[in-house]
Amino acid sequence: MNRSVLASAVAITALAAGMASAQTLQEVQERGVLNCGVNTGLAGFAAPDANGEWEGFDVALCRAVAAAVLGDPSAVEFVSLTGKTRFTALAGGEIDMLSRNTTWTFTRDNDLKFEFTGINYYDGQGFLTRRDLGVSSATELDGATICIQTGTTTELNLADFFRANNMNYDPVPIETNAEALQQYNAGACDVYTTDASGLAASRATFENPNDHVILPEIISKEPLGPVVRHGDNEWGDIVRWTLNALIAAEEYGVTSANIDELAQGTDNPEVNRLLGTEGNFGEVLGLEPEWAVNAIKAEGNYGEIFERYIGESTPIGLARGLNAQWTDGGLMYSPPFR
Ligand SMILES: N[C@@H](CCC(=O)N[C@@H](CS)C(=O)NCC(=O)O)C(=O)O
Repeated sequence: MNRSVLASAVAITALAAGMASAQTLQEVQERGVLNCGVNTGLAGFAAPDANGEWEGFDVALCRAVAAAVLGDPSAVEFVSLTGKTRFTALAGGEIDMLSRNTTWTFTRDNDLKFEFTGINYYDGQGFLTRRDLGVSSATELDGATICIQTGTTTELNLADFFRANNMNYDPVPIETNAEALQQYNAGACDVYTTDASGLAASRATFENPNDHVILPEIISKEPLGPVVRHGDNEWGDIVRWTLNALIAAEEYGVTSANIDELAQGTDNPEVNRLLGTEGNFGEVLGLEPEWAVNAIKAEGNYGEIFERYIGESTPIGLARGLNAQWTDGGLMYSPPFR
């Protein structure tokens, strides 16, 4: 399906969902479950664990929103979606929010009529290839066979990069990360290209990760974040401020270990407003006073979630880099709880 056909399919479904979409909070509360769209399986970001329970960096955000809205981080129905199906599922009301390595772009925001409620991971597109091919730069990939996920920004950036560098490539279109890895490992493509975080996550699952290299070039900006439908600002605000609460909690030193104590009241008014002992921020959002306490208790603050699922001590081994707090030279920056 080309982009304009996809855009009109999404627009028609969005119209059909119509006014009903302005009631997401009420629907979630009545249902007692948050329908959260995630990917079909990407280690560290969203994948079922040994017991079939979904876990990961993107899953943790679904759980935080469920905890903020319903007081229960386990009240989530995870809907696994491919690069293509994620937007129709959101527009059609099958999910209440999307938390799936999704890049904030002009087209998705304005043409597909979605609302990005923040950025939970600053990423960029990279290239993975077998070390024995002896390639050390993406500018040496002329004529390469490249596995590429359809319905993604990856597809479009790749075309731009090769055109700008006057090179050709042979695309091998695939629908899911699992399919990409199968094709790549079977030698059907020389190169796999996607978000650099996705490459690190995929390489960590290989038998011999060191037989594969991630090339130095990052060819795009991929600001990844949670997405909701246009037109339901109250719901968008809840998702936006839940993410902000996790980010602010890290900045203020609110952790899973000390939150019960800090939620009794502290000397810091901003922490008190965040945790609901001063002000009425929960009420303003249509939630309980302890909405943010519940969100943070679900899986910890932003930094705890990052370290647990994708950080340097995990097999995925991602450095905080741009995703460090602004106070540590990164871009993670919550607007004030004031
Ligand atoms: N950020 C890009 C790419 C997102 C994407 O689909 N990434 C793949 C490769 S890391 C993924 O998450 N796959 C998981 C799956 O197949 O379900 C976008 O929004 O278009």
